Amino acid sequence: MAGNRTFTMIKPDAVESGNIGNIIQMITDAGFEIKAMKYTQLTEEQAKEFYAVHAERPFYGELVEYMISGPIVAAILEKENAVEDFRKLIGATDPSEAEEGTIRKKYAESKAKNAVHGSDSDENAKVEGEFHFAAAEVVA
Ligand code: IDP
Ligand code: MG
Repeated sequence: MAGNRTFTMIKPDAVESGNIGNIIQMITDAGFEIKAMKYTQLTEEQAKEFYAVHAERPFYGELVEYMISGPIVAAILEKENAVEDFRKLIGATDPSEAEEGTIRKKYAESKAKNAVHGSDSDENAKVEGEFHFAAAEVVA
């Protein structure tokens, strides 16, 4: 059975461009319920750890610099089939390849500065949610 929670971040470019509200509206309109949310800024150490899976990729340094360049919004979301449905809602990594009506098509600047993060598996959704939120900060 598919898990019912995913983890997201509204990334620094989308915060900077004033789209926090628009993106949260798209998320709740798509039927996701917010279980935890915070406005914060990642430290370099946190960004490196969060994206450790990409440490060997050529864009890792650029990605870490970008993710610590300004505040983000982190959230845990709930919906049936959350991980897959949220990846559909955000669209392809590169906004030029994202479908119409997706968050990245609407609000992402580029493949690097692509407005939102979405977990890619139930396992990572759990790990990433726990990375950002203590159990007591998450609504049951
Ligand atoms: P995803 O966010 O769609 O799952 P991943 O391949 O997991 O995409 O990459 C993680 C993040 O790294 C992307 O969201 C984007 O911010 C950044 N990124 C991915 N590919 C590139 C690239 O080719 N150049 C620069 N940044 C990239
Ligand atoms: Mg990914």
